[in-house]
Amino acid sequence: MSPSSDSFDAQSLLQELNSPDYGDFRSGFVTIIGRPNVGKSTLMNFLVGQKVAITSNKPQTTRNRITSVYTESGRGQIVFVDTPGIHQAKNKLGEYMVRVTQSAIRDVDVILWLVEPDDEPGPGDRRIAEQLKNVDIPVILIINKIDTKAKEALLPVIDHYQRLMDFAEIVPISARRGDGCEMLPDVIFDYLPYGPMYFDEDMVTDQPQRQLVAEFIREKALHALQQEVPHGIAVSIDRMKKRKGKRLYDIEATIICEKDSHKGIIIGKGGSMLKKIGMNARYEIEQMLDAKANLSLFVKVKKDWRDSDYLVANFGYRAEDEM
Ligand SMILES: Nc1nc2c(ncn2[C@@H]2O[C@H](COP(=O)(O)OP(=O)(O)OP(=O)(O)O)[C@@H](O)[C@H]2O)c(=O)[nH]1
Ligand SMILES: [Mg+2]
Repeated sequence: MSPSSDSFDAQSLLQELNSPDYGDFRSGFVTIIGRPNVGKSTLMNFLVGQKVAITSNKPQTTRNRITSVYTESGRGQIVFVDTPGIHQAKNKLGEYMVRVTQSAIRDVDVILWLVEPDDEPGPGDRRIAEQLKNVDIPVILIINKIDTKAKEALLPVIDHYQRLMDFAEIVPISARRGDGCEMLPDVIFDYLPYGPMYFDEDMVTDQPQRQLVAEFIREKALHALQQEVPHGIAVSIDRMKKRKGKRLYDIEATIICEKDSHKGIIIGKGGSMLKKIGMNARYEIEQMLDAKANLSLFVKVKKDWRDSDYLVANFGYRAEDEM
């Protein structure tokens, strides 16, 4: 063999090692961003077919980056990253949430930008567009909640957004009803590279059970409480243990709030509010664990915890999520 063909072989071997053959399988990371309350978590839950992120009609429900996995055999795998809504932060927790989202739009393959079908993009949406103009990643604009609008009213919405920036695609959907959502994975796959299966086929989320339990409790508190109370709560799981030989978990959790007056509201008259939150949470926890749950809830005040770096980190909002 001549020296030149030798070096050719080495080169092709190197090339093969650097770009393994994935066949037609595509995979990648897709971040879902948008203003608070536009339906990001609702959409992610719908796409992966399971409740992995809590939702509510109160803005700033999601506080962490939440990863979930959509796998279609032989076709590809999409790793979705749900993020906290982009807003003007008013405390340390808010600053943390905005940093989480900003870091989640780096190093991804596709960005899904969710908006409401408002006639005109608001100042919040314009700011997001400004940020997105500086990233070299395909952005798919998703106009959500189309069930609240007449079909004809969508064209001007699309027109307004198209003037803001260039989109890879524009897709109107209703995440709550699932309208238009079935074809979304296919639209996304077109923008993903050929790649490996990053996670096991049956994996849906990377969140530990304890975190899901805490989030389900926080969701039920968000649903039951009004005004500023729900925004100031965090949930910690103090104990979670399966009883030997039984499909039963003993769970002790604390709802942390910011003021004494809030504590009273969360407990309610004769403990009625806490009981309601506990009952609603228990139902969903039992579905998730596929076991019975013996849930004890406590309430504690940590004054202005959302303004303390230490307490924000202490309640699970940690620096890893900002990486
Ligand atoms: N009518 C209608 N409501 C929707 C739709 N999608 C979501 N919602 C509602 O919008 C509210 C907010 O939904 P979330 O999924 O929590 O919104 P989010 O963007 O994750 O909000 P943050 O986590 O606070 O940023 C909830 O009350 C949802 O039920 C939709 O397609 N149509
Ligand atoms: Mg959310």
